[in-house]
Amino acid sequence: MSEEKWSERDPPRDFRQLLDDEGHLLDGADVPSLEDDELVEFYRTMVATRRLEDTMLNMQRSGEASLVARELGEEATPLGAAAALDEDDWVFYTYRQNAALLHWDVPMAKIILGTTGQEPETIAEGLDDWDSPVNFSPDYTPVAVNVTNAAGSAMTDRLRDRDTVSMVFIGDGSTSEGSFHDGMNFAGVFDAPVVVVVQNNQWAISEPSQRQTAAETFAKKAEAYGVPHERVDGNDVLAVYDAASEAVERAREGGGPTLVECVTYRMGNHNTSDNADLYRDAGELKEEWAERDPIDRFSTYLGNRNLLDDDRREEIRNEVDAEVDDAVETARSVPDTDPMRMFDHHLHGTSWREAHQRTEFQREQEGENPFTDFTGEAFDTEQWEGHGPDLDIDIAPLDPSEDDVETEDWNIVTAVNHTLRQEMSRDDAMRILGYDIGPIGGVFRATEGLLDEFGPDRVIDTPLSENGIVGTSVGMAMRDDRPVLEIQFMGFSYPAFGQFMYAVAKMYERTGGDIELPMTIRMPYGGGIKALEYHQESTETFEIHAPGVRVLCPSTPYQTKGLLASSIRCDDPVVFMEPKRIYRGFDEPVPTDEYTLPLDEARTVREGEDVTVLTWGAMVRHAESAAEEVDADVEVIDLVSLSPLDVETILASVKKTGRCVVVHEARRTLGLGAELSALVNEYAIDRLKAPVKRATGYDVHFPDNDIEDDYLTDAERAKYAIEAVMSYEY
Ligand SMILES: Cc1ncc(C[n+]2csc(CCOP(=O)(O)OP(=O)(O)O)c2C)c(N)n1
Repeated sequence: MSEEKWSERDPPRDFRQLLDDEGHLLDGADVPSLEDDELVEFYRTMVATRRLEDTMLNMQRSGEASLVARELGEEATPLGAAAALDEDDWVFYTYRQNAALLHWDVPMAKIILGTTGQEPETIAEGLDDWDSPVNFSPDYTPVAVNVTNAAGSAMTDRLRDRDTVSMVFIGDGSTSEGSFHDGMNFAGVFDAPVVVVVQNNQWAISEPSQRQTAAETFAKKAEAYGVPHERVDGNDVLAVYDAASEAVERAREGGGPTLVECVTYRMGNHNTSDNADLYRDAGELKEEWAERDPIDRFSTYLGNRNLLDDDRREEIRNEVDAEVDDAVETARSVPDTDPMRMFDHHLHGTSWREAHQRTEFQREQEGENPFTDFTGEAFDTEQWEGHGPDLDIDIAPLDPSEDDVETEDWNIVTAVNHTLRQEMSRDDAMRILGYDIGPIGGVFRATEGLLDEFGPDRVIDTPLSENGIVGTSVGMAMRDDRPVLEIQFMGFSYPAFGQFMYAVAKMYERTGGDIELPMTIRMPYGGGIKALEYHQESTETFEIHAPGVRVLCPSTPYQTKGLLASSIRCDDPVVFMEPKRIYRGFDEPVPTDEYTLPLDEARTVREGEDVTVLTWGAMVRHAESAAEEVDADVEVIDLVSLSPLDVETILASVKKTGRCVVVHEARRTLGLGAELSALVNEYAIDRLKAPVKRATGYDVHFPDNDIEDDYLTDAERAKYAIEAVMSYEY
């Protein structure tokens, strides 16, 4: 531990300070130019924050609120920093910045409702219309994710020549997270106009600052990213405002990012489920820090300037009391969330899965058994059609066999490349991000030529960080861009899993449908190319398990073009799996004009009466070969959309043939085959003439090159599975 470098008791005080510990202006201090009424308003906002949070604490104690985190003693930091922003700027915040929200006119009732547990749309409907001059992200719970998103938001501003600034708040503990590093790194490399405010309250739940870093200060971390930094007395609202204003101005004028560390102290528990007495002996420290209380200090300063006297203080207290009481009443008037709303705002359009689960849930709510559908057709699922926003893209396929459709022979990589070019020309909001995608056009050359054609602002070679690529793209997508990302190999998507689950999959639902993330994550997947470890993974199970994301996988060049165009145009996040094993496996005629294909329809590759093979991607051709070789009439279904599934097509086929084989490349346990098998068992068991069989990878790590071919699912394994179910007798 690095106690000797950094101590909670007395963090280095070589920081910017305008007021002394009691609130008197320091000699020679330059007071920022704020009107008198603005100064009094600062005081009022801090008083209001404290009063509001006390009330929420009481509501929590009486069971009305679930969890409350307060900024007791830290109010000057979020307030002073956010007050430095201007209209249209963006704030990416967490759970300890209520003063920033109040400063920018977020209704108190909305803040209270953040603790009582209603979902965002219910809250929005329950409150009178309100507007803030600045834009607030959702309040992030997973820590540090917002830093990368804010960096992306700022990158977009810079690339679009907008003079908007993004400000992000993060706690001291959270600066240990990878997303902080990625956000800082990208912000530095791309000169992003973002101000990162480290609200250093010296504790991260039970762990003190010195457990987070061996650096002398948190501000110093910025040096590694080439980002200017400054430490400031976080309990001195004028100093915070002053430092933040400089940082904001630098960002706005093209000077790039700044990290501002605001040194303060968490006077209370981490939140209402914490008991700080268990881990810190804070009595003495609290007294010391209480003497530097930001409200008292500022009150003294305003008193010295004759802007505040006891009468005015009392008046403000009374006004704030009334305001908080009103807000509590308003919050209480907002109804509980309609439980059916848990299904809202995951994907555009209504999938079979969503409609069916809604119906199950509806039955459960009405006291009816939800599990009585044994066919997949027993429930009235049509009632949910058009329930939420549509998947608003024009689906206009072109048939390459038609005489008047001009085609060229392309393989899958060529199809990706042409589609990216086509969509970039079509939509200025689209940007491509990834590693090695610039001058060399990606390790598979899928982006070849695009940098020359569209320039470095639209084809962006990034630092080597999947989490950074995904996290900044989220911020870009929040700000009107339509990013298309390349993750070099699907096996290297693991570092991005945090951003994927916390932001990509969640943003639309988390904001009650307010913020869409139109982003497409291209991932070459699968084995068969004799590569090193982790270059052969098929990780779709993880992505499919995330609600709020589409997972698509083409198997031909024709499909690749139509599906990729649809994915890019759609407003849902899409994981676009590219079967790299057959990237250059074969050519076929692909229409050169624009066309789109449906995102939610499986493709019947081959019709048959005896057995259904469910498969996708690089396995489709193996399934077709197997179908040729067996003595049975095989129907091969290419799933195309792995999430959500085209359940109607799957069930219709299995009910027709009475047999089902799943062929996939990924490991078996909890591979998509498990879900498909469950689906068939749940809704078609009485049509089955044999158990479902899964020809898949084994439950081992992808083996080394020399035995890779033995491991991989191929036509032979698929053939065995088909023969097994064909010869099965009950
Ligand atoms: C990624 C992630 N890991 C763990 C948590 C649980 N958690 C919530 S707050 C917190 C401590 C954060 O401390 P700090 O960044 O110093 O901010 P503070 O709460 O002190 O303002 C932790 C561990 C979380 N929300 N997100």
